[in-house]
Amino acid sequence: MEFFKGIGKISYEGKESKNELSFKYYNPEEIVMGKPMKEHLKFAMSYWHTLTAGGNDQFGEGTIVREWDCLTPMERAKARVKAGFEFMEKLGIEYFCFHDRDIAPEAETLAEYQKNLDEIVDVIEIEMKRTGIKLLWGTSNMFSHPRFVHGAATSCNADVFAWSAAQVKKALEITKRLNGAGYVFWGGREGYETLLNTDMKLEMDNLARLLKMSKEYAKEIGFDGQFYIEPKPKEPTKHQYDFDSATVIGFLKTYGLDKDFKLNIEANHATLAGHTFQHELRLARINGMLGSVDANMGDMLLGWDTDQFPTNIYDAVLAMYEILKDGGFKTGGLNFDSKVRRASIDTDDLFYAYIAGMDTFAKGLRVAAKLIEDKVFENVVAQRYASYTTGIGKEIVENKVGLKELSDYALKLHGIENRSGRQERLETILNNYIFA
Ligand code: XLS
Ligand code: CA
Ligand code: CA
Repeated sequence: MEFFKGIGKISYEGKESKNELSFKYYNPEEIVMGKPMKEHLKFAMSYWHTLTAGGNDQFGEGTIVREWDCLTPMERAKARVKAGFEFMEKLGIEYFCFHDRDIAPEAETLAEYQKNLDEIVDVIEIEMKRTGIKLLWGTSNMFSHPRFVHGAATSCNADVFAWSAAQVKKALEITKRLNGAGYVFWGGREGYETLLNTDMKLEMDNLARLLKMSKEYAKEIGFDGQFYIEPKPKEPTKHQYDFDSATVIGFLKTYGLDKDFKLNIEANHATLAGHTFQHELRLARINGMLGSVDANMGDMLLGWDTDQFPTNIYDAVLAMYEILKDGGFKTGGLNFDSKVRRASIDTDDLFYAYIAGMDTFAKGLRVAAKLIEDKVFENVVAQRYASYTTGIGKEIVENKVGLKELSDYALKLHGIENRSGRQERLETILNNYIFA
């Protein structure tokens, strides 16, 4: 059965094309910096926002009805698999990501739920073989069900900790079975609402415990996919422990887990934390922890996680700049953790949304590659810090001097001369590369 009738394979037609259902910048096989675009970008479909989202928000129920929605829960789950693979094939997307709960319906008991999962994983496996589409990462949803009211690994209730462990165990097994390149931990409810009832130390220790157990279990079953933590500062909890890149890196180092994890950076979470997307990526990169990306964007005027499709070219350029500077994705990719708006109720809105996101990142890649090839920022930065390559600066970075030597040096200085930071000039150059 065809779910997206009337829409064929979306292909590259170039920027002059008037066909809205075509790519203007994403030309999968075109070589950029020695690699086909599709290998740089590694686009992934998010199962949840694409196949299960109904447009509901805190003020109202769902607005979006899909072809598969009237079926029984298990039939619907199977229809979603088929629809998802048809969608990815039509867009030429080669990866997907899912939560355990996205793919199979919850049940009364854990055993029954796991049986449901196995049945759906069988269908997914067949579709993966048929299409060659791969699993970028799997994850476990430990935030939607009421049992997680106090958190999962950080719950005050040890039974919930045990349930969460069981859920991660099964999700790891499925991810391994589907040959997933990675596994994400997003601590949906791992945080607190008030410190008045919270043992913060125990909660953070327990969060680290679950991560350690997961790593050990992955080793035991021979799953060698990359583990990621996805930072987010707030929502649904008032304070999430995995606040931002800096916090997560510090947390991993405190618990001796920094060699086992990388970061999955989401654009909208960066802005919620009061950072730019580029800032979060840069911090992960310079710490050798840039793993994967959840591509989306927030709304400048709204203070919550709107998960919109990314159409901001500035962010896309600067994100691709960081990714290219990191040598490109290894295990990770660009997962569209983005959903169509509540009022975008037509099925083809999904296509327009993905095309917009894919083209924005494709153009971002093209511009970032050119900036790097021309060493635009590299030359400026090298010049700006040149004082550390000779004389006293060189001695500082080689750790050859202390306060005494530096004081002796400074006492002999006759005034200090600084140079312009040239921000506006650089912003103009960046604009010109984008406009070109
Ligand atoms: C929610 C998160 C979530 C993770 C995976 O804000 O972005 O979707 O990516 O659990
Ligand atoms: Ca995300
Ligand atoms: Ca989000």
